[in-house]
Amino acid sequence: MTRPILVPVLGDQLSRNLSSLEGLTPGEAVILMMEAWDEATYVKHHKQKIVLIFSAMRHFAEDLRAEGWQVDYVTLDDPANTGSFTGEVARAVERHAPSEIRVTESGEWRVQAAMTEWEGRFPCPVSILPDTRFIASHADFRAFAQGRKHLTMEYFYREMRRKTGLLMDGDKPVGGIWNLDAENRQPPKQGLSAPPAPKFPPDAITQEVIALVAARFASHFGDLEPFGWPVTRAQALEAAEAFFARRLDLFGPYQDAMVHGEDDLYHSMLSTSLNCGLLDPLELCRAAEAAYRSGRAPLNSVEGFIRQIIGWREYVRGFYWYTMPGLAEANELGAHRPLPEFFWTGATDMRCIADCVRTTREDAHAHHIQRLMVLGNFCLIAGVDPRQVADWYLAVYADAYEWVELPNVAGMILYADGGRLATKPYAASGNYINKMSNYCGKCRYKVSQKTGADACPFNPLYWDFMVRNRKALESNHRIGRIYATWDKMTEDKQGEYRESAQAFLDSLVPASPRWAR
Ligand code: FAD
Ligand code: DLZ
Ligand code: SF4
Repeated sequence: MTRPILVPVLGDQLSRNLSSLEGLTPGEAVILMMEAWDEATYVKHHKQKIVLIFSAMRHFAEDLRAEGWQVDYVTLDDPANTGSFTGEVARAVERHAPSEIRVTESGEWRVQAAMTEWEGRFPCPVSILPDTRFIASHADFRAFAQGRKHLTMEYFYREMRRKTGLLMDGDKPVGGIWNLDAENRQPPKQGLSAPPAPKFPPDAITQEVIALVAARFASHFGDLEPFGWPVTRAQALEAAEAFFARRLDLFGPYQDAMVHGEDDLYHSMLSTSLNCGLLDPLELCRAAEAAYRSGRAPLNSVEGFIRQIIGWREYVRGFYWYTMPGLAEANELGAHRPLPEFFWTGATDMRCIADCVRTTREDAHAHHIQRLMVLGNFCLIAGVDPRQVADWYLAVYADAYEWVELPNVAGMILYADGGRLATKPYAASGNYINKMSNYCGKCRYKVSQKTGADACPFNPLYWDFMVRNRKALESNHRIGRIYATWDKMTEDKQGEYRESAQAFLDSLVPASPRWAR
């Protein structure tokens, strides 16, 4: 080989259709893959997340080698490993004297900032290519966002429907309605249980990574085993097939339902594979559409699933790049409470939170409504510091990368961006959780009790939040009218709410520094 093109492929770029690989042949490139200490520890990622990424990277490298590519793979325990992407690219430049470094842009601001310094640092040209695995380019999102005060997802989503042609009849949405969310809010019926997503027993490669993670990341949060996430494209495709065959039909109706101990329900459980590159968003949406067109799944479920992917997923990615770096610092509501320790231990009498933390610890996963309306809602109404909340979500979920985690945390749950993403804070009392789950019946707290030591903490916290943030929220037409209800309460009642909330907040134990980044 004359001087090769060096192609660094990151842990969330495990796709054969990656822009940096396009048009290259095995004879002209060296693919560089790096297990980097800095990446595994800049927040203390869940043990299963590290296993997932290292194992998927190692499998991807094997597949590429089998196709004839030269892969220079740096393992974590290589004594010369510098621990950072830049350090490893520097060493690879010395080894291979490349004619060019060609890389697909990073998903995260932090890494992209490092990449943009490579040009001046290395003695060869550096090309940073757009990540074409997303449907909307950065320019597409800018064009959508410019001139809008609120970046309402719904309008962006319609543009994505038109752009992809998904669920379109000519220029009209199939069925005449763009968004069938109103049909997708069913509470769980008694005994609701779904066919579980497939789990994949660790092969020799994964077992080796499990041993590595046990040895090197013992202090990180989360159960290491049993580990069952897909780590190859073949496994990810099998998981997708299982979802389309057994759970897509009821995905819509039970999207917002929560059942104690039922961790997957009708969710796809595909985000880990999508986000590290094993699955392609469009291929999943086309398969879902085919299920609808052939009568295997109803429109409300299929539209709901497609909206999550070409709507929310694309939207938050565009939003992230449009609002960074400010989004990482945003704290519109001035929330400064430390994250409580029970986010790490699950040791709380709040049965809803304990169950959500349990599934997070066991699986590095919780489904959307658990993340949004239990854990997120709690952080919002208790006034937890957005930086601490963001670090937690980024660390504990196997599908978490800052581009997707941060807009959900700062924008969707905490309103820290001042309402650019969500038009109102998703604040809710215990009523909502009771309606959409079976958590409350066996909880030590009483959901029907509004104040006092036995009251569901979400009840007084809800009002305390509304009152604390009255100045910021009263003029919001979607939520402002709630203050009329507050104003009609007697002063005694108002005092009881505030005192109950304060007593609960005073009882919270801040998270131990051992979890901090
Ligand atoms: P399904 O319910 O089956 O949904 C299908 C797909 O839609 C998901 O795989 C995902 O790719 C996409 N999707 C759905 N909702 C969203 C959303 N709000 N934003 C982006 N994509 C979405 N998702 C992540 O992938 N990574 C994260 O770090 C992440 N952090 C979150 C933090 C908070 C506070 C909240 C409220 C949501 C977060 N989500 C995140 C979105 C959502 O909770 C997960 O995508 C979902 O739970 C993954 O499970 P699933 O694949 O079974 O999803
Ligand atoms: C999340 C993660 C972890 C834990 N480890 C690695 C790694 O060792 N090597 C790697 O290439 N990528 C890793 N990743 C994913 C990166 O953090 C991700 O590519 C960037 O955050 C950009 O989205
Ligand atoms: Fe959660 Fe309140 Fe219900 Fe208990 S009563 S499970 S704390 S919502």
